[in-house]
Amino acid sequence: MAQAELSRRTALKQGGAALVSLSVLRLAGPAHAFQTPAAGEVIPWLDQLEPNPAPEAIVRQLDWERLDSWLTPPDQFFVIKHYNEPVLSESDWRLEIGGLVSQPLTLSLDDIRARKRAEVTFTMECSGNTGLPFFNGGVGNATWAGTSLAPLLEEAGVLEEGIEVVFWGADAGEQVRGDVTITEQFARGMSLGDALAADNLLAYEMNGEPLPSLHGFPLRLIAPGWYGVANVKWLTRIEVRDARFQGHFMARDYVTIREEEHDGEAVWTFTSVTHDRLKSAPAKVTKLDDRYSIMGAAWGAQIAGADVRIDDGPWLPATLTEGEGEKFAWAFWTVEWESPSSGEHTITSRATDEDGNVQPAPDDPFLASKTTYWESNGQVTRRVLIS
Ligand SMILES: Nc1nc2c(c(=O)[nH]1)N[C@H]1C(S)=C(S)[C@@H](COP(=O)(O)O)O[C@H]1N2
Ligand SMILES: [Mo]
Repeated sequence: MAQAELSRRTALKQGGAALVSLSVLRLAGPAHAFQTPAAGEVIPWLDQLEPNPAPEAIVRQLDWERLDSWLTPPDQFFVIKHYNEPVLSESDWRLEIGGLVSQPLTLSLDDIRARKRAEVTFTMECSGNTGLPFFNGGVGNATWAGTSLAPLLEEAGVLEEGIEVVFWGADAGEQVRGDVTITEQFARGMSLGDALAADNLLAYEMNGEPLPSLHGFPLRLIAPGWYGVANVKWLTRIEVRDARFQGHFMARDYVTIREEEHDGEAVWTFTSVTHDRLKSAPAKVTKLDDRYSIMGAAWGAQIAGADVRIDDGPWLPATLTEGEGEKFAWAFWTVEWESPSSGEHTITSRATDEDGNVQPAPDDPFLASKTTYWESNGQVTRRVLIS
């Protein structure tokens, strides 16, 4: 930190007007606004992703080797799109809030923008991220702005029987159910209690710009602390119901299947993907002059620290450089790599949260009992060649 402070001051003295105003912005911002100390030449990972078999679904992934900003620019933010990309015009678009409410609402984007503004910086991860050999960049961090969901639900007046809130997108695709083929909208449900959580937003901005089309223009749900799938894009309808919602992305896809043991007998559990899990990944190895460093990110809970292991060596404590103390956003970390020997090395990271939980190893019994790739929050190992 002292080093960063020093170089920033030097930059302030030396810089022209543009640099000064940038630095002033940084000074005025929260502590996470420091420049990431990952300058230097990037040593590419030896392990690269397998070809993406579903480019229409995984449209974009974060490129870890290019990671250099704590807030992910929208054009580098991963995109998951299970159906079509609906092109919605702001003038025709409306949000309906209905179902078991005493006062159904129909709102234009202007109506929503006129409400009290709220913001949250939230690192969103697809629950499939790192569960598949072609997918490791399904995570990104943005400041989302919009209006709080809870006051709107209160205004609509949820009736006594209401226990579930369903969020519908404008996109739809074919699903087969036995003999029937239907065109099903993308939708996810949450218990009323979960939906009323104070941090949930109906978001119309991402990093200070209107939500880009691929990220759900004009409005999406932002449910901080939940896996990506809960954050419904292209939102058109919110409906309160009297039963749990069992749509495709609740009950068929994004379902974790696990073998548990009860009194010596195997019991299979099926759980819909919900809250984030503690996770981290090495982002890149850089070389500046003769000094090597490793930087990465940790997310999925309030981060207290991260450690890095090189080959089979001891866990080395990393320094958090940005995002410390954030409730929903990732923390960036770095470790100096003192005089690596030439040859191939493995680099593994693990995150620790504020409650002392540690990110599990991939062979942790709880993770190993899972037969599906969702919620794979095991430690990530990358390979690098030092020449
Ligand atoms: N309407 C709609 N919302 C959606 C999806 C979708 O396909 N349609 N994909 C979900 C999934 S699985 C993820 S991981 C996140 C990805 O959000 P992003 O594309 O803005 O990164 O959006 C979620 N919301
Ligand atoms: Mo996802």
